[in-house]
Amino acid sequence: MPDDPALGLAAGSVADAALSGLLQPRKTLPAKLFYDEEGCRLFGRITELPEYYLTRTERILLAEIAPRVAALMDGPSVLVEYGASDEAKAEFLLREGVFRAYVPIDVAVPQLQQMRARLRERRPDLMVCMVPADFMEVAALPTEIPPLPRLGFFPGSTIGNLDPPEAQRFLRQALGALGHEAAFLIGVDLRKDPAVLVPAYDDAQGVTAAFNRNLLVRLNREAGANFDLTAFAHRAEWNDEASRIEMHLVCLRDQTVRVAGQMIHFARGETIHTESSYKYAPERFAALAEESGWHCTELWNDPARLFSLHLLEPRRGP
Ligand code: AVI
Repeated sequence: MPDDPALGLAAGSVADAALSGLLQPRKTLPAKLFYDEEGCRLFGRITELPEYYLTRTERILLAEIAPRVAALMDGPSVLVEYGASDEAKAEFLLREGVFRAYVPIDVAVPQLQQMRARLRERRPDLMVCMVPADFMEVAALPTEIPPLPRLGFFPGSTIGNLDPPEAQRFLRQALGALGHEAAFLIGVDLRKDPAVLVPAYDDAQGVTAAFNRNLLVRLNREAGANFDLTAFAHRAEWNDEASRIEMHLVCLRDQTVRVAGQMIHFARGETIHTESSYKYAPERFAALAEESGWHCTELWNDPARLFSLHLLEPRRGP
């Protein structure tokens, strides 16, 4: 089987990643498996759904605050974007003219190359230094990046897809990579009424359901699995204690499924937990950042308090 250049995962790793989750007493699949070609296409559609307020609210906020963020950088700087499959959100910052270099970090190599080509055309003076890597694994940045202050940028509330200890590990590692003169702008979805949250992850057109089920399509293709797609239903539920939306695939009948040569039993009603999307009250996210070596200096949200952008700086003192 071919490797998946979009994910940076060899075909065997897809099977390994799937099996290690499906052999747990409470079955899970890693959310990073969502993003094959079809998964990326479906995620693009999700961002345009009426129920999925996150992307459009963040864009409106970014347009508003970009001049202020650029002014705070106080001179020529470098923009480092974590999980940058395109430059659409970075553009709000790049157009302010203070960034001499842009460092997009993403596993999707073809997307990075296309982005660099577009930016060469549109912004010939901008140095684009792509980092083809999983953003969780970047402990240091390339040495050719100019020695200027850095703004880390992690939009989209992707940080919400990490369990809090993983989010802390990410924030600490980013501090090491960005350095003690950096700032970090992070998009964080806010905790809110489940009546708003649940439809954002279970839309009327069924796009999110297709996105969730596409995991099984992928395992059938790349991990030698034989899932019957009609035997699993999409479910999105709010876990109030953990403050997260959980996506599950619910097994509709007792069955045994082959995955990478192993037979796995699924009981009727049992679920595969496929994604968590944590929602943070502003003070909770600020505390998580503090525990990870950062200090929140600015917080912006939209008037309806759907979404927030946090600006962090390295924490000084004890
Ligand atoms: C990528 N991430 C921030 C999305 C989210 O909202 O957690 C992924 C997603 N899952 C279902 N819909 C969107």
